[in-house]
Amino acid sequence: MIISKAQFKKDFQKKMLSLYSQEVEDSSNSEKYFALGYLVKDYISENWAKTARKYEKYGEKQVYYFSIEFLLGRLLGSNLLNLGIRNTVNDALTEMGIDLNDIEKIEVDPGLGNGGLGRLAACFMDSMASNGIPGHGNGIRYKYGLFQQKIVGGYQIELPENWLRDANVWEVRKPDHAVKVRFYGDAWMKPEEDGELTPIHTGYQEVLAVPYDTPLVGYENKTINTLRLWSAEIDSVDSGIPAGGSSFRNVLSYKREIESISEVLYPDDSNYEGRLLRLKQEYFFVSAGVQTILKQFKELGLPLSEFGEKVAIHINDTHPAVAIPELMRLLMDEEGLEWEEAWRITQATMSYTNHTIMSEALEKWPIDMMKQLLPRILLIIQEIDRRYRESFVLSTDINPSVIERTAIISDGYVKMAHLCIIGSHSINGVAKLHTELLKKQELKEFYQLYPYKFNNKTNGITHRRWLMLANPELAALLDKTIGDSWRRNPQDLKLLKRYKRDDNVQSEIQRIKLANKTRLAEYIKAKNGITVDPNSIFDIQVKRLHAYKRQLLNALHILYQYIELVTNPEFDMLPRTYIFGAKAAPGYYYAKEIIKFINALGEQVNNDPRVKDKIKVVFLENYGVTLAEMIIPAAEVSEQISTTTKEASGTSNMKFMMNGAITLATLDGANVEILEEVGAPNIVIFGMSEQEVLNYYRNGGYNSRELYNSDPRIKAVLDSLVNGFIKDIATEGRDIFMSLIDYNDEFFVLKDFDSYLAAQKRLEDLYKDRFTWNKMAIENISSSGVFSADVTVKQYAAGIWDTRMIER
Ligand code: 26Q
Repeated sequence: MIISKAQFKKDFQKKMLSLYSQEVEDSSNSEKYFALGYLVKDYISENWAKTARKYEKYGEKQVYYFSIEFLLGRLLGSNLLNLGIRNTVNDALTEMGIDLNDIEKIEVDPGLGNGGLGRLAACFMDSMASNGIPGHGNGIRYKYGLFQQKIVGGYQIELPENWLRDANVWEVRKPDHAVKVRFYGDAWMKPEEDGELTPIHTGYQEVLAVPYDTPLVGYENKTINTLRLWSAEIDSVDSGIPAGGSSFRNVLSYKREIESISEVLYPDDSNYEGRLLRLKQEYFFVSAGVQTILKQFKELGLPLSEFGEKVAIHINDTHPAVAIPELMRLLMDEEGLEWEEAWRITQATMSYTNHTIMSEALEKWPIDMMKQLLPRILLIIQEIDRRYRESFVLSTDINPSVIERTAIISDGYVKMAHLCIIGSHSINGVAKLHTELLKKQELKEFYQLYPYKFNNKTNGITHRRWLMLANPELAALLDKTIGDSWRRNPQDLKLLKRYKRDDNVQSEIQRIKLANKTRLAEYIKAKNGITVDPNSIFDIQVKRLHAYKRQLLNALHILYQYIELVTNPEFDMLPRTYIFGAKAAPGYYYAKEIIKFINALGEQVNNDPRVKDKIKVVFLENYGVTLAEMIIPAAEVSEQISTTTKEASGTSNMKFMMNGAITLATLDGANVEILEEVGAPNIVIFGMSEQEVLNYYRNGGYNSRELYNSDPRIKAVLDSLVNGFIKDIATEGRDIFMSLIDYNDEFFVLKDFDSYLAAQKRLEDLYKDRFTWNKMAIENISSSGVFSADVTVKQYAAGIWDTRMIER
């Protein structure tokens, strides 16, 4: 949109008056934030309604991205940017003596996700809107987001994230669009006189699902899509009399039970947790979403047979898998379709993304639990399973054990990934390697049955948030050097390649990096009280804490350097600042021990005069989207060191690359494609190959104790964990030692240790030659355009959803 500074100032003053009955001059930063937020929401509103009308008018196919997490990050900055008024507003506010940055800091970062999967959903929302793809989000409006992390005495402490305490300016509550979701009761097929079977569901509890809509603003294209998040509320007291009657006390506890559905985000992003409440959450937002989509479709007046041509529902991991039986239920029980037709429509509508090959994360629900909570849905799943098995009766070339292994229901469980593959027309992995592993390992038998369903869609990140917003100085340098076409067409970042040897561009890149490092150093000083030198190498690993991500490998290398520094007079190294940020799932004991270890190591290294400030170790608490926006632009080394085959894709690797960091990586996930894009001289690769890892997992033969006994560096490092050399980690040091030696080092930390050390040394040598380093940084920035989520969502639109982009 176009607006003058003068008009904006007027609007802002007026908004302040109407909200707080006071002048801007007399307002606090918080009041300024709310006035500005509500004003920006007004600016958005007009095109929000228009976008919906435009989609309707052209009969566009709509995509609904179902995800149990959306990790949006703050919205004021990105909405101003995407509306195209950020500079105007910034200038106008400056003239009024107001710093936009100070106002933006008031916004609470809505943490409605754990990590990669939730952030991917948010990046996709931004990219769909920005590319005119009619794509909307469907999820849960958790009252409490992911816990806030505090570090106390080196340990992680979790505090509730009450992000809605003050108003959320971006959402609109739509009580008139509330729908009812049914839980519990009994379901069966009742035989009629004509021999037909009618589904019956009685004795259910009804929960009211109330939608809150948040606009998703496209980049300078007038498109506003919608993120719809559902909140659970008590319907009316008489529509589900609580057990024990409707006394005041019973009603209160009943209300609490209902509201608990959308109360809190599960903080575990790796281990599947078979809690009833989680299953409730899944069905709750899925049923509300599918009901609404069907209602809206019917308003078009088209025959139901065309549903799949007008609607695509995307299932983000298996958490929304019950969308498949729910659509079947609505088409049959409510709309009267036959099974075959309902099934054809359902498969045409649904598509599914897999995000993990770790078996402990695969969702499966006990049949009994499903029968209790979702009796009608279970009947449908049982029928899908029965027909699936039956479809093989005539095939002679299929082994019965294959049918049993791929069935949806077996061993007393409902396997959600199997439901998704059988019930949809597309399943994709999130990086080339990951998709190949799905095809040849984890889902091999499904791949043989349905090769045409499998495809890859490598993840991406929005370059608007992760470059334009997070690194405005780099963005400005790009504009100046190669023009601003990269903002709309991120692959135009390629144009920067010509400047990789350019003195001026090189020194500008280095200057901007130093400025970003200096800002981060100030933050570290303020938060952790640690002095770090902005001229040291900033080496960063930020992501969820998980054994397979191997923060431990990073920490053991630091410990190695520390031991060398204090014992070996010959040893020399460039000064380095190691920065970590990571939340551990509250119940993940081992991950928490690693946090403690890193903090204890930092405490000791940072204060040991013999280190002479060559090493600083910083653990930044409460890592999340907002912190990432400051940390990533300051990085020089991007640690992407997961055990090969374990990280499906990774996305922080892409964010770092786009900001000119050099990736230190295993050939895992999307690192493989980063290597392909940037070329071997511009990335540092180490570690086991896919084949080596798979061989060990299949045939065994790895013996970590042998490495401990044969490699004196490993011995020295591990011994120092348990001999008191590192203070204050008696328990943690022993447990970590045991995991690496007694339990044979599941993630090959020791196996890769030597190769990692060598890679770290190569990196240091490269850094000594600033010309080479800057050239590498420029190569990385200019090769990062394919990792824009714009590219990814266009591939989804063309290859899976069959949706068009509408003209701007
Ligand atoms: C499931 C059941 C019960 C409770 C929690 C969960 C649950 C919640 C979140 C399981 C998994 C997650 C999140 C997984 C995740 O973030 N995976 C990451 O997805 C990224 C985007 O595709 C990839 O880049 C990462 O490699 C992958 O680890």
